[in-house]
Formats: sequence, C-alpha cells, structure tokens
Amino acid sequence: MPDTMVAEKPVLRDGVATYDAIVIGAGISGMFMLYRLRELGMTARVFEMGTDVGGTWYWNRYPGARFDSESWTYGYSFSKELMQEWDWKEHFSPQPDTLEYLNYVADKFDLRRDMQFNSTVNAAHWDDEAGTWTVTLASGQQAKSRFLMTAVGILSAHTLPSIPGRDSFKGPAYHPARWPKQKVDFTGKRVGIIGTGATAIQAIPEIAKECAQLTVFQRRPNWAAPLHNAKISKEEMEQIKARYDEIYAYCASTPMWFIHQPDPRKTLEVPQAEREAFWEKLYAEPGFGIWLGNFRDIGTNEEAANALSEFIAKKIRQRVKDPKVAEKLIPKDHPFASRRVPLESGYFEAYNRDNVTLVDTLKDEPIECITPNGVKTTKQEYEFDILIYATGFDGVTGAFDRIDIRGKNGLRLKDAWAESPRTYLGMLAEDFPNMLMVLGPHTARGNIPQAIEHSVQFQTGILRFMQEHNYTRVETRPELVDEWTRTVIEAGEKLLSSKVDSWQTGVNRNVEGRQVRRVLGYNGNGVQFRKKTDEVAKGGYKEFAFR
Ligand code: NA7
Repeated sequence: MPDTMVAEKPVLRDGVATYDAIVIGAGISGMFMLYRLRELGMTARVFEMGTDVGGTWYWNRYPGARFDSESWTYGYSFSKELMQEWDWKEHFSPQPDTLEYLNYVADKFDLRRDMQFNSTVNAAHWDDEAGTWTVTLASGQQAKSRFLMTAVGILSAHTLPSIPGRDSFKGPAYHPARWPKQKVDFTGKRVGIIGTGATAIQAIPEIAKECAQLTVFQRRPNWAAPLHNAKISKEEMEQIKARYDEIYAYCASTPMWFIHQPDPRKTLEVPQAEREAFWEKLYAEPGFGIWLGNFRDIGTNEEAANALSEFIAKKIRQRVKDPKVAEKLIPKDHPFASRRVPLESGYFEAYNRDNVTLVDTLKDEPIECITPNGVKTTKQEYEFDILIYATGFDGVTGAFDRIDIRGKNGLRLKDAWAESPRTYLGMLAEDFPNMLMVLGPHTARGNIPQAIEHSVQFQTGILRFMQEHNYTRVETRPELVDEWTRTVIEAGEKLLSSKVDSWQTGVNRNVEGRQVRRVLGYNGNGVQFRKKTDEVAKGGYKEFAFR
C-alpha cells in the first residue's frame, strides 16, 4: 500500500502540508466525500470558500429558498442511524432547516476537523513527475495531495447581469446566492428584481408580502407549477422513517432518481378528456409529478409538450387576474418541461397584488442601464431602495472555470473543455490524472444528493481498488472518453430541452464565451447509468488506466 494512503496526519514536504486527498468544497458532496475518505484511512483536507458547511444551502439564504424535491428523498442515505435521527419538518424543506440538517451531519461525524473555511481555491496544478496536485488558495497558502476531489457544485458560480452601470446603484444590491446572513428588512421598501428563474419564482411571493413595492423585470418567462408544500407531522415522519429503504430503492429505479416515475403512455394516444383529468391530478399534487411523472414523451415530442403547455397556460390565465399580465407570464418560446421546471408557492397570485408590477424587458421595455437610483428602461427610470439580481449561474462548468486547474503538460481545464467537456462517466476528465469529480459534467444528475452519493461511492470504490492493488495513479482511456462523450451527446439529441437556451445547455449571456449551447449532463436514463457504473466497478475498473 502506498505510504500516502495510510498516513493519519498530513505530511510536510518542503514545508507544504501534503494530504492523500484535497477536496474542494464543503457542501453535500464535499462532506460525504470526506466521510468516505476517512473510512479508507486517507488523510484529507477540505477547502471551502464559505465560513461553514452547506454549499448551496449555505449561500442561498434568500427569502423563500427551499427544496422543490421531497425532503425525505433529499437527505443522505449512507447512515441509517442519521436517517432515523433526523426529522424533516416540511415535505419541501426550507433553506434554514436544510442548513441545520447539514450542520447536524457535520457535528455528528465531526467533519469540521478536516475542513478549512474562508479558503477559496484559486489554482490546482498537476505535477506529472511527482504525481501530486498542488493547490493554491486565494491567501497564497499551498497544499499538496495525490488526489484532487472537486466537490464544487453545479450551481455555485453565480453570475451578475452584464447591464451597463451595474455597480452604480447606491442602495444595497444582492444576488440570491450571496444573500446576507442577517435578515434583509423589506418593510416600506421599493424593491426591484431582475430575473424570473427558479430563484426569483421562490423569492417574489415572499418579498411581495413584506415590501412597499416590488417591480419584477422579466426577460423570458419560465413555466412553473405549484409545489403544494405541507408540514410533516410526527406520525407522518415516523411512517417515512419506517419506509426509507423502500423510498430510496424506488428512487433508484426511476430515470431521474426522484420519487416520480414517468407514465408509460404517450400523450396523444390518451383521449383528451382523460389526458386533462390526469394533468389536473398532477397539477394538484405536490412536487415534480407534473414534470417527471407525466406522459413519457412530454420531453421529446413537441406536439405532446405543446398540449401540456396549453394546459399549464390555462392555469396561469385562471390564477392571474389581469389577462395582459397573465399573457406576459406565459412562455411562448419554449414548451413546458424543456427548461428546469421551478415549483412555486403563490408565484402567479403575487401578480394580483397591488404592490407588484411586471415589466417585460424583451417586448415592452428593454433595460438600458442600472443607475444610482434604480433601473432605467427605454421608457422610464424606476427608483428602488433595494435591487436584486436573480440572474442565475454559470452552470456545471462555471465553478471549474473559476479555478486555474491544470493537468498534464500544463493543459488548462478551461481550454480543454472550451467546446465540450471530455470525461469518462463525468467522473474523471481526460488528461487530468487523479482528479475525481463529484457531479462533474457529463454525469447523471436528477435528484442531486442521490447523484452525489452515487458519484462518491463510485469514486471511493476506485480508491479502494487502488489501495488493494498498490496503484497511485488513475486516468481515463482516450478511446472511452470519445465513446462516452458521444453517448452523452446522443442521449441529449432527442430532448426538447437540448434546443432551448438555459444554464442546463450551458448558455449564459452574462459570461463571455457562453453563448453557444453545450451538452453538460448525461440526459439518459439514471437507471442505465447506475447499471453502467456498477458494471465498471464489478469488472475491476478496466475502463480506467492505473499505474
Ligand atoms: P436561472 O433559472 O438561470 O434564471 C436566471 C434569470 O435571470 C432568468 O430569468 C434570466 O432570463 C434572467 N437574466 C439573466 N441575465 C439577465 C440580464 N442580463 N437581464 C435580464 N434578465 C437576466 O437561475 P435561477 O437562479 O433562477 O435558478 C437556477 C437553478 O437553481 C434552477 O434551475 C434550479 O435548479 C435551482 P432569461 O431566461 O435568460 O431570459
């Protein structure tokens, strides 16, 4: 067994702390990765930009932030004890409860002792001769390791809008992913919010309740459906706990690892009245059923998707009193479910309030600039006390791009992936030895914590295999990277979502070089993905090259 894989304390080499593994990020991924690395007897250091654990749930503290996936499918499943100890309070957990849960996990497994906070990783460079990664923090501190684990999240690189004068606003301006820890008081305030994605759709109804006036600047509307959240009673939680094995096994048997299974029927084969009744039922149910439990072809057949879109549009028209506002809120450029569907709690009703105004910046009033007082459109200047840029993220690859990651021969990851990521199973990137990516591009996602657990299990399986065989280096095989990249691209081709601009297709007009669609995830069936990774593991990881 190589010495670096049994040490209990970091070794000092040339005055630099050297670990078996360095993990970037202390969110759901980094926390579980650390737990597993310890099980393998490896020394590890987690570097985290924030001041504590939680990742997405640490940063996104904006009003209304919560899961729109069922809480009881979204926790860790690696510890039965933890599952039995933790009581979810709501079916769709609000951010403060989720952060409390992650703190509970960190305390229970004493994770913080191997974590360093306030530590932004600026660079990670591979030394091919030494077989080590050197990580440099923003502070200049360096550390070395044999393995580099990226646990950087798929929606962590937030982006501000590229609008002239953006920084000139004299009041407080917030991005929801950098929301302050102390409560923002909206009482009596005039608030402007730019963006109408999943984040804004959660935040708008909450802010509207508190502020004097809320003006929403919408570029393109998004489809959304009701969340139908509810509290979980003690008895209900006991029943959930008794069924955890069944719940998680069921999730693993669905294409996206959620509790929702697509209906095997094709939309247009079902008589219209029956179809509408089915949609009524899904619309009235909690969670992603309307998206993931719908007819199996809504994501691939345009006619089917249009029929469903018409049904949802009817709902919006019923819920929004002013027909002109309702029409503005109905997307016309993409069908329902072709972008990630936000689930909402009173979003459409918020526009029935006297203190909420919708500004259509695409057709009616393009934004010209941000001014010291607010937002200036082609028609008028709006004055605000608080401005919110709910303008999203540079999805999936954005967090990688922000770190100067260099592999063999000084190759920059950002350059290597300029056109398309190149990975095997999304776990390892070509030419980046010993860099294991939790939720890297081209991997299966769906239910994020379940995808994380699967990814970490697979990767720590590789590490265990290496320990058993005295290997110190793992790499991809180029021909299999070609094959996997083709598989991923082909799996996305038939999807309507591939034809629509969104963070999922890698488009973000606020980021240079992000105007062209790319395939960023494996959009095939998650069950097949599990089968594939299980086969690779059982077959002795022959698809990877070891030394
Ligand atoms: P999204 O879903 O990417 O939404 C960002 C929103 O911001 C979207 O409505 C954009 O309009 C809008 N936007 C972005 N830049 C601008 C500029 N420059 N001017 C006007 N409007 C702009 O991000 P979210 O944070 O809401 O959600 C991200 C994910 O988090 C979500 O999918 C869930 O998985 C959780 P556009 O549509 O581009 O016209």
